[in-house]
Formats: sequence, C-alpha cells, structure tokens
Amino acid sequence: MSTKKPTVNKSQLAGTDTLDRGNTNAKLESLEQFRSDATEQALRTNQGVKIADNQNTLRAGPRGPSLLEDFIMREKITHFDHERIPERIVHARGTGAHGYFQSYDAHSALTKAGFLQDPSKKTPVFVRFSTVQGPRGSGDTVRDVRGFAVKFFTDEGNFDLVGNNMPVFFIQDAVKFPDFVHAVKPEPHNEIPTGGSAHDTFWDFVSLVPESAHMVIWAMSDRAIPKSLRTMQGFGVHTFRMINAEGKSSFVKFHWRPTVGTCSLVWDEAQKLAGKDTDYHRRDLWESIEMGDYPEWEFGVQVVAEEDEHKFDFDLLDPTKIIPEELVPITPLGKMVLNRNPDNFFAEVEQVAFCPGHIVPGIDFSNDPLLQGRLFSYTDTQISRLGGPNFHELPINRAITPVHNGQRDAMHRTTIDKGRASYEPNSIDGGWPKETLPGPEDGGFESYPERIDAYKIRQRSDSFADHFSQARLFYKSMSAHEQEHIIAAYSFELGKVERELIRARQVNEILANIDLELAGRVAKNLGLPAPTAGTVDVPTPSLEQSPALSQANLLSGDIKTRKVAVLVANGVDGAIIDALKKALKAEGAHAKVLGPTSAPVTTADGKTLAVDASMEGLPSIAFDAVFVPGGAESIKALSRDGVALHYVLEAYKHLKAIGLHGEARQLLVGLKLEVDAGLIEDADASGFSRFFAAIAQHRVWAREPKAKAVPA
Ligand code: HDE
Repeated sequence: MSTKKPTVNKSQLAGTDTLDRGNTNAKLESLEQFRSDATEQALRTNQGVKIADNQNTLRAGPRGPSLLEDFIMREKITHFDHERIPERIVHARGTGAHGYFQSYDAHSALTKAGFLQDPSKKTPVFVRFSTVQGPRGSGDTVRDVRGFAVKFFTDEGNFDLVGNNMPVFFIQDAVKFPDFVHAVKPEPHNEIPTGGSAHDTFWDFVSLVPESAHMVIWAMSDRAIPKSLRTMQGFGVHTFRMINAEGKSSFVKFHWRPTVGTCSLVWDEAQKLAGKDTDYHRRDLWESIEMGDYPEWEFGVQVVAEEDEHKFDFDLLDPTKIIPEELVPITPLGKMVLNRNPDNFFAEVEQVAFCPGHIVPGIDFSNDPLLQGRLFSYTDTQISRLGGPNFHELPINRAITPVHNGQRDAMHRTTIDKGRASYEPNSIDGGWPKETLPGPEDGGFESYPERIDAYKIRQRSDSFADHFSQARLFYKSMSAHEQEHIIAAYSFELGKVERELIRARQVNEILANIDLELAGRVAKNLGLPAPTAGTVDVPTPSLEQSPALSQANLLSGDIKTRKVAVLVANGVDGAIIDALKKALKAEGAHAKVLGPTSAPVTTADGKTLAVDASMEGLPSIAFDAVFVPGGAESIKALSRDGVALHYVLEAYKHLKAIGLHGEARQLLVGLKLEVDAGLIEDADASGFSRFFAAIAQHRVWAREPKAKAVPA
C-alpha cells in the first residue's frame, strides 16, 4: 500500500517562503515575515494537534471513499463553511487604520474628558472609513457619502465618534432611517445599482422628503467623490455636549480637517477608477501608511454656549443643518495621525464595532432625534452581525481600561470571570466591583442633568421646518466649477431615473426651492420645462455665503504626498528623471516611472532604467500629475503609442498638471492640445516650480470647458 507523503518539511517550518512572489520586492517580503505570528510554528488543529498531512483527506485506499472519521478535514471544512459574517447593513464597504490622537493643550475649560487634557499623551485610535450604499466588494470611488468612524481608546474608556465626510444627514428623525436606507440600497427586484444612488427608489424617496434636500445637494457635490480618504473632512454631524469639571455644559459640533487639504476626483475619473481599481481608496490609504506618509487630521469643535442655544436661525438639534464656520469658527483641539495598517482585515476592520453611545466623562449627547435613535441602533446591529452581546471582547473593540461588572455568559464569552458574586451590591466578593463617584478623582460617568418638562408626543419641532435655506447657502457658496459639477451630478442621476414624475418632482418641488437657476439647468438637461418659482417660502438665512464650504478654499497649498507619473520609452533623458525625483522628494511628493511594458528601458546615454509599472498597469487616473521627459527616441516611440497618447489626453481631460520636458513638447502638436496654467511645456529642472505650483492647485479648473471636448 502506498500513501502520498506530506509536502511540508522541517526547513519550511523554519520560515522559508515557498510561494512564487514574482517581482515582489525584498522590503515587502520582510514586512510579511515580520507580521506573521506563525514563523517556526507547526501547522496544528484547533485543538493543538500537529498535522502531518494537509494535502489528503483520509480515505479507504488511494482511490477509495473518504472517511467520516477524518476529524482534521472535518474541522477545517466546518470552520471554512462559517467564515462569513453578515456585512454591515449600511457602510459595508470600508477600510481602516490604527493611529493616535494628541491634544494640543489642556482643554479643561471646555471638557473634563481626560484625552483632551495632556498634550504629551498619545491616545490610541482605530479609524474605519466606508461608503454607505454598496456591499463589501463594491467600488471605492462611487458617488456616495463616506463614513468616518473613530474609536478613541482613552484611559477613561472608549469614545466612538461615528461620523461622515458630510456635516448633515438625509433625515431628521431616526424612525425614517429604514425607509431612507431601503430607498437608497439596490432595488429589491434586481439588486441594481451597486454602490450608487442613481435610481428610481432613491429619487422617489428624497423628492418626497424635502428634509433631505440639504444632504442630497452635498451628495451631488464633489464631496461625494473624494480624491482619497486622506483628503476628506470628517464631521460628527449631530450637536453634542462637552462638560467641564465644574459641570458646565457647552454644545459642540465635531470636525476633522485633513492637513493635506480637502479635494475630490472628477466624475469621469471616479467612474473609471471604480472599474479599473475597485480598491483605489483603500490601496491609497494602505500605501500611504506603508510609505510613511501618515495621514493626519486636525480635530476641532465649534462651541456654542448653553445660553446661546436659540440664537441661530436654525435648530442646533436638527441634523440637516450646519453651523456656518463664519458664525462659529472651529476651535482646534488636537491632531490625529494614522500610522499603522491593520494586521488582519477581518479581525480589525470587519469586527470593529462602533456606537455613538460609547462616550466618556466630559462628553454627552444632545436631544437630536437622529442621534437619540442611533444610540439604540448600533449595539442592536452588532448583536446579529457579531453574534451576540460580547462583541466588546473582540480584540479590536476592547477598552484599554480594566472592565469589571456583573454581566456574564452569552454567546462567544471569552473572559473567564472569577469570583462568586455577579451582582451588585454584594458582600461575598467584598462588595467589588464598586460604583465610583462622579468627579475628577473617581471619574464615574454622570449624565448632564438637563431639565426636561414636556408632553409625551409624536411631533417635530417647528424649528425643524425650513429644509431649503441651508441647501441654498451650500449652492451659493460653491465656486463656479463646483456649481457646474452639482448641476451635472443631478442631471446624471436623475437621467437614470425611469419615471418622469419623479424627475419632475425633484426639479419642481426640491431644486426650485433651492435655486431656480440650478433647477432650470437640470430641467433643461432632462428635457423638462424650467420651473419659474419655488413651491414654498424659503426664509432668508443670516448668511448668503459660507466660503468655508467650498473645496476651492480647502487646499493645503503644497504638494505633499502627491503622485506624479513619469512616462518613458527607450532613449529617454534619464538625468531629468533623477532631477525630478529629487525635487519631488524634497517637497514630500512621489514619482513612478511607467514604460510601454513593465520591462526596463534604456536611457539616451545607454543606462538601464527600471520602471515601476507599465502605463496600462498604472493608468493616469491613479496619479495627480503626469511628466513626460525628453529624449528624441523616447518621444518618437511615445507619439506612436496609443496607450501613451491616451495617458496624456486623459490626464488633460481630468484637469491634471502635465509637465513636458525637451522633445516632449512635440506631443502637443499631435494631440492638438494648447499650453495652459497646468500644461507646462518647459518643465526642466529650473521650471519644476511652475509644474509643482500647478500640482498644488489640484486641478486646472479653467481648462474644464475645453477638456470636455477631448475624447479620452
Ligand atoms: Fe449609521 N449605522 N445610522 N449613521 N453609521 C451604522 O452600525 C444608523 C447615521 C455611520 O465603520 C450601522 O455597525 C441609524 C448618521 C457610520 O463600522 C447601523 C441612523 C451618521 C457607520 C447604523 C444612522 C452615521 C454607520 C450599520 C439614523 C453620521 C459605519 C453597521 C438614526 C453621523 C461604522 C453598524 C463602521 C453604521 C444605524 C445615521 C454614520 C445600522 C439608525 C447620521 C460611519 O447601526
């Protein structure tokens, strides 16, 4: 009788990697080995038994039936069969990273929260970014709201700030959330569309629910197609409270501002990326952290004194309203830096469980009816998603403080509680664990003792009734190109709506109340008559414009972490590439050299130049700018290469900076392109500054009307 020998041997147990990793560089390999916790470990069953053969099921003879007694095979397959857990109902597609939060100062006048007191202290955080509509495998760059959820592991317990990249929300009352989500999710009969809102049920709902108008215009703006997760603002959305040690409460709105600036993709680019690189945002986050370009945000609050609660022309409790920064500026509190990628996506990003109800002393809720509903929903959803009420014991969710209470048992309990008293008060275990008093010394949580004297009713406050003035404020605050993008987005999305009655309702009953010119332009694109008046009286807001809302005012002014594609072929001028790389590095930016294939090219002076990828492998949509170095032979080859020509045209169409050097300017003739503020034809070593200045502008907006005619 012959049995096939197992293929694993002793030398492999010592950590030798037998996988063919192709071109993977040495740095990555060493990283993988560093991260593995199985190095020099034998393969074992879950019961700890060493496995001698992981290739063959136990059978009756080499050609015979498999035997039920093969506990090794059964254990492995059973576990595999149950590997998937339910994805999140919303925000299913996401990615995350670890980092820290550091306070700038002691903010004791505002709050007693410990993590905001000591500037020398680093509080660990875990952040999960997400889209809302699409399932787990959906595209990163679809038009959607982005989740921005931060778990602070503070010395006083976990604080979860579960926000979005837009400062308002679609609805005012939590009871409408299932309706809204059912409307935006793929339609029930055919599960289309994945990852977007351009369909009948979404527009049906929002056109019937005017309180959504403000959030929908944000979702139709460039904010819904962020350039990267690192270039998004984050917002806590609801009004919260901060309480200081004297018990004084202030209302606050939470803000995250990225230090690299806030900017977006253009629509054509976002759509192409969704196909060419579904993982574009998660890859960018991952690679930035691996490269040491640690994403950073400033954390700040808008503070409103308790006595000023009613001084605005909107209600602080209404989550469809912002407090314009021109009325209440942001007070910076500290910074957050993301500097470590997860080791295991499932264990960390998938199993992390956020809840707006996770707060610490010094922070409290407001009566925003959306927030109040969320306080219930998140824990409830984790019970089915993570299989029971013990999800706080999963490593990624565990508080860094000790946790002792009388809660016991239930599915997946991992703590081995000792002692006999799982109740309080007790005398058997000496009375432990005991309550702590509120106050700085003991630190027990105390809710803000807000006085409530009211009827128990189902009624929305009159102060929540204006749905349009802030949507108008948003539109009026946009730059000209941002307004054009909003018109284009409404036209695109409503163009996908099959029922004319829904299109017309959105135009006449929503857009006409926001802005007649906006409504008219969208109506024209849909072939509908332009409305001549709105349907409601919209109050005049105290502010006509809020410049802080326009991304045109939110750039960083530098080119840190920006990526430049360098297009090369045989005969390229190698010296200018070295000079460019050096200059980019000095500015904290990066270059990748792309050839016709992934094979190295030969420079004009006969040297071998390694390329990072082929032009097809890393298309222009993956970069912020394109540089074409001179070299007669190289330019001759590139001008005959459709992929290279398309590369430059596409970058032009997406309004990116293009630097041409030496003979590369000849490309302009064939491509019929004209020099502009971002298309620089003498980008030699002395002219990099103009090229870099164009990159810092993020896009050449003045080119946009012209670029529309470019067939890329
Ligand atoms: Fe959520 N939301 N939400 N949401 N939400 C969830 O919780 C819910 C709302 C937000 O990366 C769910 O663990 C209700 C506003 C983020 O894990 C669920 C209401 C804001 C994430 C849930 C809202 C958010 C979620 C699904 C209306 C911005 C992803 C899975 C009252 C301030 C967190 C889960 C992560 C996830 C309920 C409205 C942000 C079902 C009932 C407003 C970033 O519990």
